[in-house]
Amino acid sequence: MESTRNKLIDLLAKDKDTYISGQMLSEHLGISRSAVWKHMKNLEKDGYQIEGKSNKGYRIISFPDKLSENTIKWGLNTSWLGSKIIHKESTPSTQVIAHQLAQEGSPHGTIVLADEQTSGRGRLNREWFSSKGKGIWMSIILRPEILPYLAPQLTLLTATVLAEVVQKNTTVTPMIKWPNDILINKKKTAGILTEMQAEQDQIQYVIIGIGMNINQTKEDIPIEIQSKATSLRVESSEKHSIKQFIHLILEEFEKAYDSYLINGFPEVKKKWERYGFKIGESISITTLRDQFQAIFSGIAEDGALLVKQKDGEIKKLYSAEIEW
Ligand code: BT5
Repeated sequence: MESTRNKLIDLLAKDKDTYISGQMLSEHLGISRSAVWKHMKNLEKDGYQIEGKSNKGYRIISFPDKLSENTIKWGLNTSWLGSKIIHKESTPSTQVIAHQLAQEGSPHGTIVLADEQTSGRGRLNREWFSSKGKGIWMSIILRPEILPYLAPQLTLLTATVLAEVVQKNTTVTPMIKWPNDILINKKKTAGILTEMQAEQDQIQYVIIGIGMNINQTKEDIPIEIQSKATSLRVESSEKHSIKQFIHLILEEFEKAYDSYLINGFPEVKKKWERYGFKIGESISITTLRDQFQAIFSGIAEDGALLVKQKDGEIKKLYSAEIEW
């Protein structure tokens, strides 16, 4: 059940320029005016800046940078993405919560976020380090009306969204390493984990997990991945607002997704290839059957890697060990 505090914030957050009188708040919330006043004092303690004017009432001037359902909602400029937000200070994995919520019927566009994950996971159950308050650990529930075999396109779409957000809002240059890594200066700064529940010809839901290192210093990055992982802070020498980055990602994602449903994959492909790491270069490929060198030439409709072999033939690869 929504707490009185959250309802109070919701009321105040509806219109940031309008004052709401203590009387009106007390009537709406069914609490006394002195209880309203106590809530205001507590909000201020938590970093909310509240203005109270005796003849007008209260309004919120700014939210704390700390993540919560309310602080994320405030100023988020999307229409469906983030219509429902679940935030946890600490959780094993936002993917686990998102699966549960999706199975219980949570709507398209629900997001789950955590300050910290204690067993964040990558693909094939690999470990994903998610240190407290240093990055974005987020899962998005989607209910796309596309055929299940096209779901990998959503991973590629998400990668272009992350790359665009980094490109437009920082001084560093992102690259996408097929299929799901965002690199800065050849080191991984974000990863994507797409999981799906589907029947043969219909998707029930897709969960897009996004892990993005934002404010870690070099020392914050676990020793075992230091040679291949980085953060925006390490690469740009700047700290970034995690809340603002979440907003930027959600707003860019909504635009890209809506456009993808109307215009299809070609636009995503074009953007992806603009950021594609080693496109046009020779890469070393090991499959179950052989090992060979080929030119990385782009991505296919179904998310496969396209390589041009020595004889000029284009080959599609779905899973292979690649030495980049
Ligand atoms: C990924 O897997 O890159 C997908 C990561 C998805 C994480 C998000 S966070 C929110 C949601 N909840 C979850 O539990 N997961 C999702 P993969 O391509 O398999 O890469 C995993 C590998 O990246 C590991 O084996 C490490 O080598 C490396 N790695 C682990 N943590 C990292 C980090 N924080 N930054 C960069 N590299 C990391």
